[in-house]
Parts: sequence; C-alpha cells; structure tokens
Amino acid sequence: MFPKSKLRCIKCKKEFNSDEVIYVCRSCGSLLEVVIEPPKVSLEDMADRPLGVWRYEEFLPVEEGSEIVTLREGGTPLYRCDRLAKWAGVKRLYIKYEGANPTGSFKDRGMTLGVTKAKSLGSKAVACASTGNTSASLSAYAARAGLTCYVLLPAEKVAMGKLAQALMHGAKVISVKGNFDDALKLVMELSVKMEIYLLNSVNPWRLEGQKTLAFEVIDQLGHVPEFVAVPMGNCGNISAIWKGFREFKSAGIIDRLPRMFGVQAEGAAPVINMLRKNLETLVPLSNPETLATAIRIGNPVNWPKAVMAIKESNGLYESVSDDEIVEAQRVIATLEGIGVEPASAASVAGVKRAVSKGMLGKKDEVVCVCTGHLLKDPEEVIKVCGRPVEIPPDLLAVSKALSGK
Ligand code: AN7
Repeated sequence: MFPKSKLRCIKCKKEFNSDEVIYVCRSCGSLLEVVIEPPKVSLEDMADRPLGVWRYEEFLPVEEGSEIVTLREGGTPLYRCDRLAKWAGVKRLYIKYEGANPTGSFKDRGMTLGVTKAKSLGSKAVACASTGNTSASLSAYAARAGLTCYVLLPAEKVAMGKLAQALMHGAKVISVKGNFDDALKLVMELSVKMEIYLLNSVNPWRLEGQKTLAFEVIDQLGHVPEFVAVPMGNCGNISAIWKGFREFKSAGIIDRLPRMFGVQAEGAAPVINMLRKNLETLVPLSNPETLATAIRIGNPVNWPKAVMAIKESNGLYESVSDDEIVEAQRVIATLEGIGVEPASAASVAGVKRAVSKGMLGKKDEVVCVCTGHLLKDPEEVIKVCGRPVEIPPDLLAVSKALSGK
C-alpha cells in the first residue's frame, strides 16, 4: 500500500496537492518537500520482498494503481571495508555502492519514482539539466516508460560514459555553452513554458526514491550508523537520505539518527563555505571547477535542505581537493576492489580529511555513499593512471615489461 501524500513548502509551510505540477512554492518560491503519514510497518513486514527501492512501498508516495516504471534499482551492496578504514583512520568504514544501480548511479532510485510520477500525471515528455548521471538515468527511465526525453548538458564537461548513455537511450541531447547552473536555469524555464515534466532534484518526488538508500543501510547494517558521508553537488541526495532516516524514526523502526557528513570538492564548495562562515544564505560560485565533474556545481538548488540535514543531525562538513579525491578513488579501487567515479570518492576523501582534523577517529563508524561507477569517466582514469606500456608481440619483451626493466 502506497501512502497518501501532499507537498509542503519548507519555508512558509504552505501545502499543495500531490497532483499539482509545481517545483517550488507558489507563494514564496522556496523548495517543496513531500509529506507522508508515517506508516505502521516494521522491517520484518517488508523482509520477504527483494532489497531495492520498491521494498519500502509503504513509504513511497505514488498513486494507487500507478504503472511503476522500474529497472530494478536500489538493492546495492553495502561493503565492509577494513583496509580502507585503516587507511582513513576510523574504526569501521562501509561503502554503500551506488555504482551497482541499473545505469550506474544513485540517480536511478529517484528516477523510478520521478518517471512513475510523470506517467501518472499524464506527461508526454520529461527533461533535465545534468552534469551527466541525471541525464543517463532519466534517458533510460524515459525509454522504459515510452516518454520523450530532453537533456541539457554543460558543453565539454560531461564524462564520456554518461554522455554515451544519454545518446544511446534516445534522449534529445543538447550541449549548452555554459556550466551546469546555466543549463539548470534554462531547463527550469523551458519546463514551465513547454509543459515538459522537470526531473532535476528540485522536483521533490525524485528525492522520495533516493531516500530509500537510508532504509537499505538500516536493513543491511542491522543498526543505525554513527556517520553517513555523502558527496554534495546539487545537494538533493544528502537531503533525501536524511529524510529517509527521519521517516524510519517517525515510523518507530529506528530510535536514533545518524550524523550526516556533507563533502564537496574544494573548487565547487559553496555550501561548505557558507557553513564555515556561518552565513544565512548561499553565495553562488560563478566558476566552479573540479575534476569530479559530477559535482562541478556552483549554485546548488537544494542547499537549504542540505544545510538543514547537516545542522539537524549535528553533522559534519568538509571540502576536499582534487588530489585527495583521486587518491581516495585509487585507494578504494586498489585496496577494496570497488570502482567509483571521482565525485563518489569525495565521501571517502572527506572521512580521511576529517580524521586529519580530529573530527573523526579510531572510535568512529562511517558509511560512505559512493554515488557512481568507475566506468562513468574512463577519460579521467587514463589521465590519472596513464596508458599501459606498449610492447612488440614477443616473450622477451613481455618479461622485460613485467619485471619493469
Ligand atoms: C556521481 O547528474 O547533479 O548532491 O546532474 O553524479 O544530489 O546533486 C549529479 C550529481 C554525487 C551529487 N555523485 O549529488 C547530475 C548531478 C555523483 C553525481 C552527485 C552527483 P547531489
């Protein structure tokens, strides 16, 4: 049974019906969130269902009788990583590996909900701006649903794997000469003007799918982790995960909450800057820069929700350099066998950085959310690892090369 829901402005608290196509409060322009009644359900009640987004249907606000658009998202592994814990300097470290989703990122959790919603609202076309993964995911789910899909990408800054996905799944892909923030502004205007359903994370229904990551962590770990580290770009994911934990607590499934740890790349860290300076509002960056192109975002729309998540949870925040990101990416890959894209490694790099500052240490347990697959950005890998040595096809040359002579 799906729960009944409504939309509520996070600022002025004005409420709207769940079948209204709006992305921000009609009264004050702030972000909206979906509100559901906490269901009366236990983990045992849901235990026979496969691990994944739809296992938690009592928490997922879609219309009864909706045609669910799914590629079997979620149900991703939670790996205990002892070598990585030692490297970072914490007691326990787990990786929630979102690269194992159907299109290789956490975005699929949101798109199964978002595209199901688009269908039940009767939309014929969906759209997004994207640093890559959102477009890859939306293109696939739109194809699955038989909807037209438009994606606006920042020119030349989208990793090859992600672009390949959007193109092959048949989206109309447009390259905007500007950055992600420019593309998002355009697509928001476009969606209103042309009545195309917008599926960036400003759309609160998407976050309803993404909150299931929190549910899975509780199911897999068997207890509430102390810290959950999340890379932040547009700040939807950390907000969604925090909402998930809060809803499990309201439903009486857990009795305490984790502390959220938001991590941004140094060159694209407007939220971290704001928190450090204790500012009331975000100062957007006009030229965000980082090798982690997924989180190369200067004006994150969901910043108020992310700031709430970090503050309410008595959480942590840090920025990490590109060098730290690449180092973490390599260590995750070589010590644990887990392949993640640069943005994903920011969560792990953030833990190491926090340890060096004494914010985390030998007593702490952290779940790091690794948001996307290594193969999303093969060009970055070649850039940081170099190409393999080339040899003529003979045995002597092979043995020489293998012994490094
Ligand atoms: C791998 O695809 O914004 O803080 O347009 O692809 O919820 O934005 C991607 C974001 C982290 C940040 N890790 O999540 C997009 C886009 C990866 C990502 C983030 C993204 P949010």
